[in-house]
Amino acid sequence: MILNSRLILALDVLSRDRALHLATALKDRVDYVKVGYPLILAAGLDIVGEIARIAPVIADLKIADIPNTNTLICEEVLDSGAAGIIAHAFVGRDSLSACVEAAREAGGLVFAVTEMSHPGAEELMGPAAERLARMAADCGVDGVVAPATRPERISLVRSIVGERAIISPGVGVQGGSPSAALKAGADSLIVGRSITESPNPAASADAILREIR
Ligand code: O7E
Repeated sequence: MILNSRLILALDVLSRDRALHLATALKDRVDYVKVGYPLILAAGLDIVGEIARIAPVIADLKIADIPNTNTLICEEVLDSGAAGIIAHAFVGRDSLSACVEAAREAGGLVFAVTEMSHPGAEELMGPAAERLARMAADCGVDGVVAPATRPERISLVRSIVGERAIISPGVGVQGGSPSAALKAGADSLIVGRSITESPNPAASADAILREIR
C-alpha cells in the first residue's frame, strides 16, 4: 500500500466532470482516490479506469455476498482498473477469502470493513468488530477499515491486526480528528466532504495534510 501523504480522497460526487476535475486537482496530495457507489452509479464503471489514469483507485463497493458473487464483483472492478477493493468482513471467512484470492490474482489490495464510523455501527458491528478484525487478518487482507470517530477502537484494532494497514474514515464532517485517529494507530485517513464540498478543495486538503504531518 502507498503511504506517502497518508490521505485517501473519498470521491463521493455525482458528476463525471466534477470527479475528473477533483481527482486531477488533488492527485499530488492523496495516495488513493476512493470511488464508491455514488460515483459509479452516476457515471458508470468506466469512471474507475478514467480516475485510475490520474491516481490509484480503491473501489469501495463494500462487497458483501456469497463467495462466488464476491469473486465476480472483485474480478470486474479490478479489471476495470482499481488498485484495491473494499469488502465487508461480516459475511464470513469464505466470502472474504474469495475477495482476497481475487485481489491476489489481479495484484490488487483488499481492505475489510470491521466496524463503521457512523453511530448505528455501535448497535451490531461494534460488539463483533474484534472478532471481525481477527478473522480479516487470518484471511490475509492487506488492511482493515476502522472508525476515526472512535479513536479508541482504532487502537484496539491495531492490537489485533499488527502490521496490516488501518485506513480510517470519519474525519471532519463526521466529527473525527485527523491527529487523534493517526495517534491511535491509523495509517491513512479517508476524507470526503471536508475536501470535495469545500470552496477550495486543494486548500482544505492541505490543511488536513498539515495536521497529518
Ligand atoms: O464523511 P466523509 O464525507 O469524509 O466521507 C467518508 C467516506 O468514507 C464516505 O465515502 C463513506 O462512505 C466512507 N466510510 C465511512 O464514512 N465510514 C465507514 O465506516 C466506512 C467508510 C468506508 O469508506 O468504508 C470503506 C473504506
